[in-house]
Formats: sequence, structure tokens, C-alpha cells
Amino acid sequence: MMKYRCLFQIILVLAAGAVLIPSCKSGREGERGKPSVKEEPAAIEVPHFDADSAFEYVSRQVAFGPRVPNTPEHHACAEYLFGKLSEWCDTVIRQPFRARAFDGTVLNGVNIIGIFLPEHRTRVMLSAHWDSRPFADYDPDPEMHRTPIDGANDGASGVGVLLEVARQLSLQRPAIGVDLILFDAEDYGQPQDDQGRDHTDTWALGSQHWSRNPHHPGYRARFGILLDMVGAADARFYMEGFSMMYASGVVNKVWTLAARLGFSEYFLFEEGGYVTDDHYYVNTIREIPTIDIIHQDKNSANGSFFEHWHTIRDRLDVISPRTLQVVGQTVLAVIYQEH
Ligand code: AHN
Ligand code: ZN
Repeated sequence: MMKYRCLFQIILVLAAGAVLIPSCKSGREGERGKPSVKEEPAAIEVPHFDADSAFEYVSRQVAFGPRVPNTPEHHACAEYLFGKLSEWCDTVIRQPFRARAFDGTVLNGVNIIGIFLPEHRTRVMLSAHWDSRPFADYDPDPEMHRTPIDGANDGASGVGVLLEVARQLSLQRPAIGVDLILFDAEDYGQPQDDQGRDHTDTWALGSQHWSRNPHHPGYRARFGILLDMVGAADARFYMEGFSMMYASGVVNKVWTLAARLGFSEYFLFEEGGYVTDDHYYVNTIREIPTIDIIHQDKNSANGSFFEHWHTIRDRLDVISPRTLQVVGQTVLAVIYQEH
């Protein structure tokens, strides 16, 4: 209960360039015997991230069925996401593209970009992939290896968190510009049991396209955060390899804020593996320092990620509102302490 009360009391105090986030304990005590009002620093309240709302956005995506490129479900979900972002953002852009998959299939993809405060020079970029995988190639049942997955965690969770972030940004405008980028065709990579020759760069096709063709020429951001698999009950976020290689300062900033919010159980100060995810291309092609908040687990059957990764069991029932809360509240705290 204490933790939840604390969430409502998150206040960022900006004083002489220093950012302080009072701990739960100091919450009330500071009000006794305050000195003169004019010495009080301006306090910026971080909005409360509504996990039930985020869960609802995850559920709505999953309800379309697997969001595999070139399917009607994929198309319908794109319209849903564009509509939701249009409710809250100053501008929303569709970026359609064609990309060749590992097997030669031409994918019709669309990155969806929601923009807050377009005139601001100082910007932060938040991203997640919105497509879901056409193959359950890690399912324990080999019969399922070519079955598309719901991708409740792998896909919908990150987008669900970002939609709720967008709603909160519309209710309380941030001090900086924020761009939410929903990448398509992230998860059409070569299956593990594919007989064809090894193809590199078959994952993250939407972020590869965007990194070479940003929605504005010369687009820059101070840093970026990618969310991937941020909804499972037992999520553990290690400091991912490429994030540390290209954006260790951002990793430290985010993990330190998460710890101050009481989320150290989820955000571990330990290095994880290297993941060729959307942020890899944003770092190497667009050169925006970008981190990946991704649930890793070396002890799972797949050896890398959460236990139902790329199986037909990646369904809505693996999603925990508490984990969405932990990630969403941390992202909001990061955004409101930037200026
Ligand atoms: C690889 O396993 C090469 N990339 C993982 C990126 C990913 C897939 N994220 C979610 N699904
Ligand atoms: Zn995946």
C-alpha cells in the first residue's frame, strides 16, 4: 500500500538545476516548519500512470488478433493506433514503407508517429514495435512453429504503455518535445528452424526504414527509449548490451530514477545480453543514443527472453498491470525531469 501511496506523491523538485525526487518517507515531513515561500523551488508533479488504462490498450490490440504485416488484422490495428494517438498528440504521421522479409515476401509496413510540441528543439523519442510475429518458432509444440502469435507482451505491452504515456502528456504538457514512434515489421525475422541461408538484418525492418528516412529530414532527439516486452508479471530489466555500448548515460539515468521510485526489483543494476532490437538501428544508423527496456531471462527455455517469447502462450493472460505501472511511471518520471 505504501508503494501505491507513494506513486501519487511523486514530485520532482527543480532547484538551481538539481532534480530531486523526494522519497516516500520524506513526503509529508517536509511541510512542517517550512521557511519563507520565496525560497521554495518550483515543483513539477509527475502525472500518475494509470495501469488499468494501459492494460485496456494492450487488450484492445490483442483483440484484433495477430498483427502480422499484409493481413486485415494488421491494417485494422494500424487504424486503431492512429486514431488513439490522434486523440492526444499535436500531430500524427503515418509512414508507410515496403520492406523485403527474409523469405522474399514484400511487407507493407507502416510506422506510426505521434508528436508533442513539434516546435521544441529539445526532444525525447519513445518507441515500441506494434506488429506481432507470424511464427511461434519457440513454441514447445513443433506443430505451432508457423502459427502467428498474439504478442500481448512482445509488441502490445510496449505500445499500451506508450498510449497511456501519450494520454498523460496530453493532460499535462511536458517541458520538452516528445515523439512516440510505433515501429512496424520488427518481428518478421528469420525463424530459428528456417533452412535458408543466414540473413542478417531481417529483424526491425520498420526501425531500419525510419532510421534511414526519418519523418523529418535531419531529425534529432536528445535520447531515445525503446520498450519491448514490458508487461509480464515477473519482468526483469537488465542493462542491455547495445544500450550500454551506445547510451550508458541514459541507462544510468533511467535505472536511477526507477530505483528512486522503488522499482529496483524490476530494474536490476546488472548487465544483460546484446539484443538486435529497434534501438540497435536507431543507435547505429540515426545515431540517437537509445536504450532498450527489455525483459531478459537467461534461465528461460528460449535462453534469452521471457518464458513465453515467440510461443502461442504470449497472450493477454501473461500481462500484469503492475509491470505496466512500473515501466510507465518510470518513463513519465524521465520525461518530466527533462528540461
Ligand atoms: C533477435 O532475437 C535477433 N532479436 C530480438 C528482437 C525481438 C524480437 N524483440 C522482440 N521480438
Ligand atoms: Zn518478438
